Amino acid sequence: MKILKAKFIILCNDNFDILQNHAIAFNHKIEKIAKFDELITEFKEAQILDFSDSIAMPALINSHIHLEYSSNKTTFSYGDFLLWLKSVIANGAKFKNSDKNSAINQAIYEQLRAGVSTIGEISSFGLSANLCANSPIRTIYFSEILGSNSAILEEQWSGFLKRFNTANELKSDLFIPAISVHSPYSTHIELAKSAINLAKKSDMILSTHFMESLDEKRWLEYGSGGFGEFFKEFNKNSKPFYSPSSFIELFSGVRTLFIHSIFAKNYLNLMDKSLHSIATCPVSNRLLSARFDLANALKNGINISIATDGLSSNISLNIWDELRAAMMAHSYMDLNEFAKFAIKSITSNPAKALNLNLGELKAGNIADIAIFDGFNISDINQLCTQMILHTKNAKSLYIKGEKCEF
Ligand code: MCF
Ligand code: FE
Repeated sequence: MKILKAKFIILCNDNFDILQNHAIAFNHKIEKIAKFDELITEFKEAQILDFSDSIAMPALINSHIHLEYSSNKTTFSYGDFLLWLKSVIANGAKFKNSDKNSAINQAIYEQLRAGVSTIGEISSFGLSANLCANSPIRTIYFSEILGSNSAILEEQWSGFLKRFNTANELKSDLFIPAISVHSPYSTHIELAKSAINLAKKSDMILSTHFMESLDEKRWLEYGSGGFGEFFKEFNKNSKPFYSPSSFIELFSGVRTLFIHSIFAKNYLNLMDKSLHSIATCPVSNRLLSARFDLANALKNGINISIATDGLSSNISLNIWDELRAAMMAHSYMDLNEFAKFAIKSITSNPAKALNLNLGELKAGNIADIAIFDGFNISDINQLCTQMILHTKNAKSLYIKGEKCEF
């Protein structure tokens, strides 16, 4: 048993309570949260972790990242989604074949250093599986399926299955296989249906990039716009595989993270509030498309997480950098209310989205705890705001109750 004393404990519960001068008793799970004196009387043999100047909170969750794109810096074009996509396709072979291991590893340790215990990794090539599984981080490992060319569906499916099966062999309580249907514009309906059935059968979570650009909206709604031009180059008669509604419908009854959803405003009512959530990536959205209407999505009762996306569309994989960017981008929201939401968006919200007993400090939950530098504040309502403004890395991180070295 360990007892961790902290100046502030941000529980990330529904009331968003912040305890002062309390302590947490934990093994692999959280045993009890109370005053230190009470815990030490109850657990006499416990190891004492004295962080009485610091902030303790649930370890963070970065629910959407592409580790395999970690060595990208300046190769992709920004400013328009299709421009970006074309630059990814043009550089695609490079990404698959060259040695990505050290960049992927660095990115994993950058997550841990920032206090992130859990990531939602979208794996396009299967390159990150062993690196994630052999690291201390908890990974929801989304093997990606895509392909719109009906002539090579079987080839696409068998390539996916190979990666998917390899990921399944690595399954553990810190490596949780899942499936990503890349997007409605890139994934043939037969592939999407097979992948969704497989997720249902295997009791796995799904993820999909949805309504990321205005061109995607125009393509799905009218079969026209930039994607119309783009696909015409390959096939004069190409049509979208789905309408926005029929695409969402495919995911009914399955836990799904819809990524971005910038242009999904008219379809939010079709999402299942208990199973469907949105992950928004503010920097990626700025570089490739437009700003997500966060206030409207929150008003509609959708569970929202903030995530970094990959270095394919970001300058930093540090989740605190992302929250600072989000704070500036969503300047129409009250600053301190935004800060509280932002902390939930990297703890309790993604934990609910991913169905994990994490993201909130309470007895019975897995003991994933992050410790950050404390500071003096005159008003407790300022704590989250100041944390977002000043935090870069964690002081210490416990995953399943074990200290993580980073
Ligand atoms: O989330 C961003 C932008 N939207 C879509 N895809 C990606 C992002 N970052 C990396 N990707 C990957 C995606 O997983 O880029 C490829 C896919 O493998 C685009 S489709 C050739
Ligand atoms: Fe993404």
